[in-house]
Amino acid sequence: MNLLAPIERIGRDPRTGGYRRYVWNDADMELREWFAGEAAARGMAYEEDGNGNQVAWWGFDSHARSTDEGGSALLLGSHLDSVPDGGAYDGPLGVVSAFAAVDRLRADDFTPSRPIAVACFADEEGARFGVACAGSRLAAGTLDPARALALKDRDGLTLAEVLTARGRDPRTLGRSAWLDRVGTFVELHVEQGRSLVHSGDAVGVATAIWPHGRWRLDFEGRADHAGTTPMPDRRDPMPAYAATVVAATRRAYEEGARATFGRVEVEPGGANAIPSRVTAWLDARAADDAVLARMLDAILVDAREAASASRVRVEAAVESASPAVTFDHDLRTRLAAALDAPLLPTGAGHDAGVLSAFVPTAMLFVRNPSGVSHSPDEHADDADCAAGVDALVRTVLELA
Ligand code: HGY
Ligand code: MN
Ligand code: MN
Repeated sequence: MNLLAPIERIGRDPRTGGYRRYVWNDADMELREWFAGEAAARGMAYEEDGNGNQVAWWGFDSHARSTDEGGSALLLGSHLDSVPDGGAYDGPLGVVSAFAAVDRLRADDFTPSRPIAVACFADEEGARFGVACAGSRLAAGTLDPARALALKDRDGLTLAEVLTARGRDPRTLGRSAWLDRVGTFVELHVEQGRSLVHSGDAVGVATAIWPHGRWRLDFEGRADHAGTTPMPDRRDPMPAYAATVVAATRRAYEEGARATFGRVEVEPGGANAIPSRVTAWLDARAADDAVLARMLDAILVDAREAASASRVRVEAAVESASPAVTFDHDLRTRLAAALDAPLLPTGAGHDAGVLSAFVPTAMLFVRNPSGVSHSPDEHADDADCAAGVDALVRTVLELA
């Protein structure tokens, strides 16, 4: 908690109490400085890669570029950015717990048998540019740098423009050499559900991440007067959008899946004008890839039918897609045994999901009493946060 305190005010909206930490905004820049300062205070070698991911090394000089230690490091950490009005724990808990674990191990004069790194991945939530886990995807080479540079934020600024304004070189976006030095990744995260409340455990180990993604739906109609345009003469995109939300909700119930429209933009946005356009973002998730694909197909058919009934056009574009992830079987079994912790799946996405395609990866979850996340109400008790640090310490003892 002492480590979370210095960043408590950064990016917090005083009105809502939620965090607005979006990649490369002022809060994110302050958090970057904080992370670099924590690395320096511990004498850890620090680097920021071309994608804005930050890494602090214990037992490895990042500038030595030694090949001897290729693929041997144990990586810990998470992210510091947030969703709009996010909570204090989603992301930051994993970063501060990693530093706390390093402190504990060093205080005990522990010498790791392999390098330990603490990472803060850039833009995990994708709140500004729309693509979730952009930093880890770029580092791993699964997001095309040219596509990323052209992504626009709500003000129409491209990532390339934003990087340049922050003194970064857009040409350095892409695969990160430091990842080649990583052999295992363990991300600690606040639980975004109540499995641990039900099982009565402070800490759990992840088995899998549900496949999920974000789709942008553009409903294009014709602006007109709200009072003088008879209903049959309208080409109003709003009813088509509304029908799509209702249909998606029904499909998600039927499939035992999830469908959420958390962001919608209406143009021109006048109370007494029929909108010309409604743009909405569908976040959809399911227990397996086939169910997700089936549900999405059905929702898009519903959207087209609703659009045609309102005589408007609809176009759908995928903004980010993450297939199902199953975490490394041996690693998760070993950690669950070492920590005497239960195994549980999650419907939330993580950088650990991206890295799991390249290195054995595991996740530790810390109990969240209400299960609420992506909200200022997100919480973890101090004692459980301490148990999380204990678990990370034991993880390092087990693996390094
Ligand atoms: O959206 C997610 O699943 C995650 O919390 N980034
Ligand atoms: Mn999140
Ligand atoms: Mn997170």
